[in-house]
Amino acid sequence: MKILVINGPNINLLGLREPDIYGIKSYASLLGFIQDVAAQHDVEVECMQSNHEGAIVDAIQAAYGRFDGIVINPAAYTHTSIAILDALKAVGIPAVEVHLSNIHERETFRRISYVAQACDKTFAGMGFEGYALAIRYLVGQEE
Ligand code: CA2
Repeated sequence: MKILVINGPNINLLGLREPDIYGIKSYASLLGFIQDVAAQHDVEVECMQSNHEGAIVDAIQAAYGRFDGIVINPAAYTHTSIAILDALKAVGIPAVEVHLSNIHERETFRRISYVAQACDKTFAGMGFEGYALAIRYLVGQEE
């Protein structure tokens, strides 16, 4: 099984600011965590991060026929991007949405997720563990 993990804008800054919201660990440590989880489940995982909406749309389109699942934290684009929603719908690859923080307990503008409409499941407010739960969810769907 092959899973594409997509992280959106500013996730590469993890650990540098707002540790009370996003934790103290770096983006590099998130990548290590994800690869450890993937190895435990004998899954191949590719990770990408972009600050650009179009690059995320391109990555989703390119995943068609290459990946069996997508784990996506679209970051701020969660709350704005119909383009990412449409791309996820278009490829039809099983997708799970992840947020490090609990978007439902923050500012009201974070409560709306467009991408959720194209995702089978959302894990929010669980930090890195949300990515593990998302990978396990996709593995469970395939079995
Ligand atoms: O909780 C999440 O994972 C979010 O997707 C993170 C986004 C935010 O816009 C979403 O509402 C919820 C922001 C990611 C910004 O990450 C930073 C990391 C370090 C320093 C500053 C920002």
